[in-house]
Amino acid sequence: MGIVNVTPDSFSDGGQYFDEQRAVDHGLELAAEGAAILDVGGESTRPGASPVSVEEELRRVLPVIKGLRRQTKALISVDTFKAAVAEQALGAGADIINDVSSMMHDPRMMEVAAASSCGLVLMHMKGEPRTMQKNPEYVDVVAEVAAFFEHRLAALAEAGIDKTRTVLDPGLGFGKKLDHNLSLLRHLPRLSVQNRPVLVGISRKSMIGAVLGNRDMAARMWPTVAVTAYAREHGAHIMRVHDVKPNVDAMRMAEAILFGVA
Ligand code: 8Y7
Repeated sequence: MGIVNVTPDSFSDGGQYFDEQRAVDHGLELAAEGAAILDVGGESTRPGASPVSVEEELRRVLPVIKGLRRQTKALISVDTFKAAVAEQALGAGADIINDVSSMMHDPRMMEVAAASSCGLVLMHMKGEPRTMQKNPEYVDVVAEVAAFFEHRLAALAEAGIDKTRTVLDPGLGFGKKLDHNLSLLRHLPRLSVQNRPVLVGISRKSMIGAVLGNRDMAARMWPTVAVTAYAREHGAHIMRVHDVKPNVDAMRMAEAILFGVA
């Protein structure tokens, strides 16, 4: 899963069209590098990021989803926790809703999902993006995240949404300290509850800086690739990354060791 951020570029003066075109071109490049899914997001969910209105988020993501849909067969996911954005994104050709709140932030999100046959990423987050990194605590983080997945799958079943539409994501960095993130990675197979595929999002995240000593963002690419190989070996199926090519190579090598080459 390649990350396509659609946020205004403060260094460009080309206006809205330029930002859109840049995002579409970037997505096409990631698809050419081997991304099976393009994750299009118009609102940052990083700790402390400022909120964006539904109208502004739609203005950012819809043209990019439409542009990508015209030009690639890659699956398109929309990174949003707003039902109205998810609904319109599906109408514009998106295949998957990647909602970091696991469809709990917007009460209408379950209806939107139930009315569609789209794929769904269920990500674990403790607390809210604004405050989630303020001293998160768990007794047993792996058991708690696994129990959360069980609860969400039950809630979806209740709403008539089949579990085969879902993938599960521990939400690294979303209300987790370093040792929580590491425990979740150490026990990936336990997170595959009801045998659902697991998605890992660690690309360039601060936990890498926390282990290796804070270095710049570019220095977080190869450590991300190392985790991708590890996570693939331990059963994760989807990696959400900025740098597609080296991460696809790592997945293919791990898969060659695990399963042989065709
Ligand atoms: C994740 C994510 C982000 C993740 C899923 C960042 C939108 C923060 N992280 N979605 N989104 N999983 N499913 O650093 O780990 O990319 S935003």
